[in-house]
Amino acid sequence: MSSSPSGITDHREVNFDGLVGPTHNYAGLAHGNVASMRHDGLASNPREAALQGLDKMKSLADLGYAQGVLLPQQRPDIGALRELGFSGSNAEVLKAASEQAPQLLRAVCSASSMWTANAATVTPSRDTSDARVHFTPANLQSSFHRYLEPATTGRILTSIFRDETYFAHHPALPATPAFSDEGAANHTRLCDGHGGPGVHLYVYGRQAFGGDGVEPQRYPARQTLEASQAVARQHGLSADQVVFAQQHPEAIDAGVFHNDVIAVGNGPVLFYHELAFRDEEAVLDEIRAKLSTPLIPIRVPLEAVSLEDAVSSYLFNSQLLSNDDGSMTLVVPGECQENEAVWNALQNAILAGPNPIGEVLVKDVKQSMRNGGGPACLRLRVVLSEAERTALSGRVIMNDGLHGELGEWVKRHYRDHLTPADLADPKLAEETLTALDELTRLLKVGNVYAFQQ
Ligand code: SUG
Repeated sequence: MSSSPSGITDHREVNFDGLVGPTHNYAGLAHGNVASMRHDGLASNPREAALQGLDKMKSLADLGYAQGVLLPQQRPDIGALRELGFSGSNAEVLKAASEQAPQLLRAVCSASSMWTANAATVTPSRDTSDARVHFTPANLQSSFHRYLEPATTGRILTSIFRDETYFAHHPALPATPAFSDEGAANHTRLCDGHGGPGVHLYVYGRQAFGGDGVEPQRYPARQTLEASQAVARQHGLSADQVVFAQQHPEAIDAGVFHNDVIAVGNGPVLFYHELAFRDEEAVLDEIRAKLSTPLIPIRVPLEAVSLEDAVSSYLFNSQLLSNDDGSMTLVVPGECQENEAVWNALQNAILAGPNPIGEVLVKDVKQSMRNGGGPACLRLRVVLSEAERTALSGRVIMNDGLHGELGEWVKRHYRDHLTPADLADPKLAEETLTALDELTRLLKVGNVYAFQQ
């Protein structure tokens, strides 16, 4: 599916989902992410989490959508604990950290790399100045547990998108508050079809230099204008291809820590909440002026869905997928079904409205949702031409065989119960390394982990 209505059928969007890692746990690490804060300390089920993710990938692949998979990271990141002064054997480092700095231990065990919408910002070759696909890993400097991701993310991306004829990789931006970057979760490409020219909507929460100081008061704004501008520059985009929009501070203060919790776009469709942007009209006008095709806005008013309901249901953290017949499918988390206002909005305003969305698919990703990660957080969108898809390295495109092998791999290596107290268990660290070593061979991606260098 997922071809271009404009006739350029060569390009498809491939969604690369993050495989949930064996240390998936609820550590309450993300200030301003209400699900993470609410589920702090709850026992997790890493096996179920990984299988839920694999089921989502498989069911979308079965429907004909191009689906890829990205590897989890090496956790616990014992190297990070050593950098922070812990020493001795791995078991001694884990024990000392659990006794002296339990919050640090939780952070270095986080499986947060599963949310690959934050892995990087990607620009398709159709739009870049050198006609290659460009990647910038997000620096994720807003939180310590996520700041640990970009180095390995960069190695994973360069290993899969290895062919320099087609793919260009940039370093993550300087990891400092002025260039705080959370990747594709704050980036939306609007276009006619995937192969047509795109307009890149970058949504930021605050401006580091200058600005008028209108910012959230309660929770942090994770993306800066300066970071988004730098990524657009790295990727060779010109002023007529980009729109920079400030997120509504009220939304951030209600728990909308990324734009993809309040808006999702695909092709010419922008599905968003009334309080997604600080200046809604100006944003739409600028997109309309730059987009080569009429914009199809689907606006959900506050009176239909409150910010609280948007955040608890993750209505907007949906995947909006293109079908061959020009229609679109919205993949929503199960929590949308449990919320009457949200479910009504989906049935009445969205499915019955004058827009291409013809179908809603419900997916259960509860294990991830409890940490604030819905269907859209779990995937990195990469629009690729046929030649670019052929140039991919590794065995990362989902099909029955790969799904079966990954499911078996999960069942062999993952625990089904993990509490914060279990994180100091040196056996968990050993199990994880064994599992990941095997995974790099299964996916044929080479030695991407620090322990393999
Ligand atoms: O960065 N949660 C992640 C969720 C990321 C969701 N991604 C997108 N919206 N694209 C975060 O807040 C919680 C980890 C913990 O509390 O154990 C966490 O990191």
